[in-house]
Amino acid sequence: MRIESAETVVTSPGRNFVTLRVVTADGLTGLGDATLNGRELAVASYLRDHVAPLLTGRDARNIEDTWQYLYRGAYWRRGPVTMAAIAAVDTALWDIKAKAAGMPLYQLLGGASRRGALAYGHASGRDVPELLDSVRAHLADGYRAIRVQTGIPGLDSVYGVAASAAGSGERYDYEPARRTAGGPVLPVEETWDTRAYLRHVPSVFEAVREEFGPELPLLHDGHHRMTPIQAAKLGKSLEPYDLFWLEDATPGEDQAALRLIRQHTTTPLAIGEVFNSVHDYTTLLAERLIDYVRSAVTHTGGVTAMKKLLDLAAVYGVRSGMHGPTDISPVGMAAQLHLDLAVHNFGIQEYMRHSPESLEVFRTSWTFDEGLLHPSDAPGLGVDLDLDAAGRFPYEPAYLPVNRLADGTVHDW
Ligand code: CS2
Ligand code: MG
Repeated sequence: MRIESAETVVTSPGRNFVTLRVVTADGLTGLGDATLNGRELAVASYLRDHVAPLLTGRDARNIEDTWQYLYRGAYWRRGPVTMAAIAAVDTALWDIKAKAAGMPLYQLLGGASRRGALAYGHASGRDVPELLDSVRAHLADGYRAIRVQTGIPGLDSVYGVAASAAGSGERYDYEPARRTAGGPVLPVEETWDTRAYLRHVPSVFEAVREEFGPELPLLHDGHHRMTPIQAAKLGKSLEPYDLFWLEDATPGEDQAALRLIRQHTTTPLAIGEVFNSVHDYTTLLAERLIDYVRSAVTHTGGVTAMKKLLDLAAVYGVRSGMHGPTDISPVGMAAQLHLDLAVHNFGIQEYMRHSPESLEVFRTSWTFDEGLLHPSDAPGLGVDLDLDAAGRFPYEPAYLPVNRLADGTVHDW
């Protein structure tokens, strides 16, 4: 099964996506997501200029060998750009292999371990009333688990709060990558105050629990902004509200910092959406410092690497919580849904709905019903790329915001 071509498609239906499209000599097509929000063209070039020429002529069936060839053969290892490029190749080859077998990818990963994957959506509000409306809207949309983010008194704009009013009927959520109108494209800058945040968040969860009761699984994203002791303080203050998880409580590259948080709180911890290798998790897993693995297939080397990571996590009782914002393309999302269905140590799947324009470009077949996602039984990933539609949305530079403290010091966004 000879690879005939490997084309990189950059398209921007409301937000930027990078997709690898691999075609074999016998006419099978495989897709892989290579989207790295705010640095998309770096991955597109890595694929187009350095990887695609190596793929032509290779046997598409040799997925593990191709993964090792691209990982070890590059000499320079790991990092978000390299691992997103390898992920795209790996995912496309799994798409092809499943299509050749005439079955959905999850069947090649061990078959279904559950009816569907519990999804969570992003409720947000600039204030608590708007947040409560957003939780209601997401429950009405069929979600059975909800992430809760709000504005912070005294701060103009905060990560995770949708620009539009809650309940506006908007079918998709907060889009962090923004384009400054006119002139050179620069990241939007936001101001942050951790102590104001720590004072405010417990009252938000008090209000949500008061309104929706103790059962509803609630999640919260700290988005890398706290020191370990601040994260310990927040985890402890949220214990009465029984969160499903507190995510990215502190920058995760300091794996040992999670020891301190773990000593102070029983609030479950999730981390890893900015990780790109199993090596980023070894201390966290071996010492059981986290409860959920947050990586996305797109950023961690693909289906092959994610399956190995989740199998290692299972040894330590850690479950999956794969990253699923709109900057994971429908191709990357579909690959995750097949893993969600198959692995035993599934936890939850993040599911921000893609925009209507995105779904014009990417024809998906997954279903979302009674709070559960299912990848469908279409052969392969179950996603098609409409090249004509993709061509209607040319790339536009967009950057994730930059965060600063009140004195101007750059902080984690
Ligand atoms: C967030 C992401 O979904 C999440 O948990 O952390 O929305 C993150 O901000 C984006 O993926 C950044 O591109
Ligand atoms: Mg996050």
